[in-house]
Amino acid sequence: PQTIHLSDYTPPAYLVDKVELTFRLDPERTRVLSRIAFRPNPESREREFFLHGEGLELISSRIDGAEVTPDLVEGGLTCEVPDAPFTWEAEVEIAPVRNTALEGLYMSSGMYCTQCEAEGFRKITYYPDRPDVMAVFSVRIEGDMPVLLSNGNPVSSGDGFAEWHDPWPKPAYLFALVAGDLVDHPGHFTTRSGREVALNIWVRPGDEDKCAFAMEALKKSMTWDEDVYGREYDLDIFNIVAVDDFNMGAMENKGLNIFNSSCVLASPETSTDANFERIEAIIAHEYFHNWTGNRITCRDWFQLCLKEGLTVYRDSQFTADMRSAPVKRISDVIALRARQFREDNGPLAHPVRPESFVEINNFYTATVYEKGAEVIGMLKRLVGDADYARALDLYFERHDGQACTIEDWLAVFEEVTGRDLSQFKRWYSQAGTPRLKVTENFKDGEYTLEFEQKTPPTPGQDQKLPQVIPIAVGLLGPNGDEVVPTTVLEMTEARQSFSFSGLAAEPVPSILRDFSAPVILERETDNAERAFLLAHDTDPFNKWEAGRALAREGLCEMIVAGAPPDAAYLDAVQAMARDDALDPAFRALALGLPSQDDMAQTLHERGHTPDPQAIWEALETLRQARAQHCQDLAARLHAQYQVTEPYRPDAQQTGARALANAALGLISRLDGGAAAQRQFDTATNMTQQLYALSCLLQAGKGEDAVARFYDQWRHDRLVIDKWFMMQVLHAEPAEAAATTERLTRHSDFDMKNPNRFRATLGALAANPAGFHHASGAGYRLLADWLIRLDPVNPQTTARMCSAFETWKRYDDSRQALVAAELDRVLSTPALSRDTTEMLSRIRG
Ligand code: B3K
Ligand code: ZN
Repeated sequence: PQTIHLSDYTPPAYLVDKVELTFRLDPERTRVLSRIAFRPNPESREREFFLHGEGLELISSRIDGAEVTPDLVEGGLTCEVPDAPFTWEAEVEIAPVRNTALEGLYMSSGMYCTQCEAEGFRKITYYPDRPDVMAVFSVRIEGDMPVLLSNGNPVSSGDGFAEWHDPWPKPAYLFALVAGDLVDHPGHFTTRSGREVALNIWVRPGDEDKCAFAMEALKKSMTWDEDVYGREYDLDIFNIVAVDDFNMGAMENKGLNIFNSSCVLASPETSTDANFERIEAIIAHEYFHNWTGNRITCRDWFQLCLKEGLTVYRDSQFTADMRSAPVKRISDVIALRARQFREDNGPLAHPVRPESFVEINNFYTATVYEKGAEVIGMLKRLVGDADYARALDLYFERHDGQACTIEDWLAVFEEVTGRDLSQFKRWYSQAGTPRLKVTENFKDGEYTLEFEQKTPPTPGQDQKLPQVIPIAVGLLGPNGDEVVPTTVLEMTEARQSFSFSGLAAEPVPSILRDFSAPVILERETDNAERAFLLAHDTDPFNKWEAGRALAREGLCEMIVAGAPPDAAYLDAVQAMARDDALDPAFRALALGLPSQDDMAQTLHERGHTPDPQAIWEALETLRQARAQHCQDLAARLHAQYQVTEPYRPDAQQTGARALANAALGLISRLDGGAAAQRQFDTATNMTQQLYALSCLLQAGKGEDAVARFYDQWRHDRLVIDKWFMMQVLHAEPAEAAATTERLTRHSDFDMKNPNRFRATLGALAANPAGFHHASGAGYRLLADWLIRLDPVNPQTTARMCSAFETWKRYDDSRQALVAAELDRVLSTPALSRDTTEMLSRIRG
């Protein structure tokens, strides 16, 4: 397969002014007629006319009305064209019902829908399918379905047809079409400047009572983007459609967002608090793309973080504003470490702006998204809120309607602030997580922090240069009072010192407050100091971090040296959990433990070979010890934080339920599952029911609940996904592969549905002790399924490959088992480009 390089970018040879599309829908034989106004691009000297196209049957084509015979070549066609503006017309045939890859035009539960990002439009018709070709689209849909939707504003409709016009020029990846028997949950929004916008959430009949929450989230997002970024909506209608079969979460098509139904449908009975929060965030994320992504898009796919990093950053600001900022920050960092640090420290490491790819769909990664957002957070911290706002205003004003680069983005900041951001730009080009080592010195009232930064080599990048690291620091006095409030140190050298003078006594530093940079902080400290920070730090992130570090160190000692559970940790966590003055959501987070994968990462980082079984056992032992240590407290918290008011998925109730559930987790370790069984039997919402089910499964008492849960929810696909997932996630290490295998034989297992596949095989990868079981059964089972799914749905297969990305951390015997499975999958005939790229990178 061919590798594409950023350095090879050239502007398009032809530009498009106008596109008219007609769809004659049919499951087996959909006809797509296109009429496209091309003109030579004055910025390009290239005169070859090439259109992308994949899996299309070309019926006829014309230039300026005269029949032509193009050359069909690999990935598209070429044709002789006039040296002046001309009109291209083509008719192609496609078969949506046979499209199981879920890219291009496909069918899901009887409805037609599309997914074009990144390069799916070429599966619909011949077109210059690249984001720097922006055009105005008009679409006519013919089909005997009650609802026919496309981008933009409705123009006309009648029996069996509808016409749409999108006045905003857009790249083809933002094209969308939906047709089906759908019902509408309507809403309305008036923009700040008085535009009346019709809002609709379209779902399958029966799901209409699960749209209210998403609709409210949409309105809040629209208001927030006006208030915080000054961005208004720009069409008369905004449609959202829920689709059951979808490769990812959702898609920001202009005026017609398409969502995985799991990211839009919600009710208290069927969705957990975490589901509600995620739905709110994704609705916001896709809506925010209207400006950061759609009005201003990417010049090429290497610039993906331009829209994704920024939009993730914006949606995290939104969630912080709607809910609790500290809780959002802590949750984001947990996810960043779990997914992005893992990626950055393994064979799939790549820069936030990659320099080459084989299949772009493989680069919708935690690095592009989450590290991309962290980079923007750092930039904002460095330039300050006021200059950040000014730079964004300039960005929107200058680049509206354009396809841009990271250079364009940084230039507005340079212009507004007068700063030189060339060193900062290394965050976009250097892969890997910087290690930040700190040493301290106190003398005559002067306190000095000396930092050293080092980024380990990553694939293709041996040498790293120093990056700009904003380090937010505060200092605490011996009695716990804050003697120096948060200041941001700007580190630019490989080694750099910062001093604070006039201190009466040696302070305790609180470093990297609010996790001000995506780095790994290395500092010699002890448990007494960690407990001190957990008790006194005014920065919520570092307060949580201190507790997390105590847990992590204790676990390391247990695993490496066979130590018993650490008393300092048990006392500290109890004191914190008991403190009713603290936010319950924060306390629930602080009661969380590092994941098995976190521990494997930490041990590996420190030169040990992680043993997944030993990690699992240490976590079990610690949980048991904690349950005993906090026995009375747990009973008190479980009772005290029961919510008696009607269900609301807001921050306050969510926090209370999270703490009550954490308490139930402790109780269940000691009472044989009795309390969990009671909660399961009487639960009035999914948050309680599902957590009780997980406690029962962990106590080995889940059999009856599993059966009843299935009977209760067999009609609800999204809830049954949870049913599959819970059983795999909580299977004992030696049973996990067999449990997963048994579930793949269940009549409700359907590998063609990405949600179901992820709920089953993805859950196996999320059960590390099970997946990495010494027998190799987990590796074998996943490899079997990768081979089966690849010809059906390469994108979802390729994503799942990252289950193997940590394989080099483990012992020789596990490595040999994994290598054999990777080679077995890689040698499968006709393996997709997506999966081949992922596995070759992982294999190394
Ligand atoms: N932009 C889409 C992701 C498209 C993924 C293509 N494989 C959703 C989002 O980030 O909002
Ligand atoms: Zn996005």
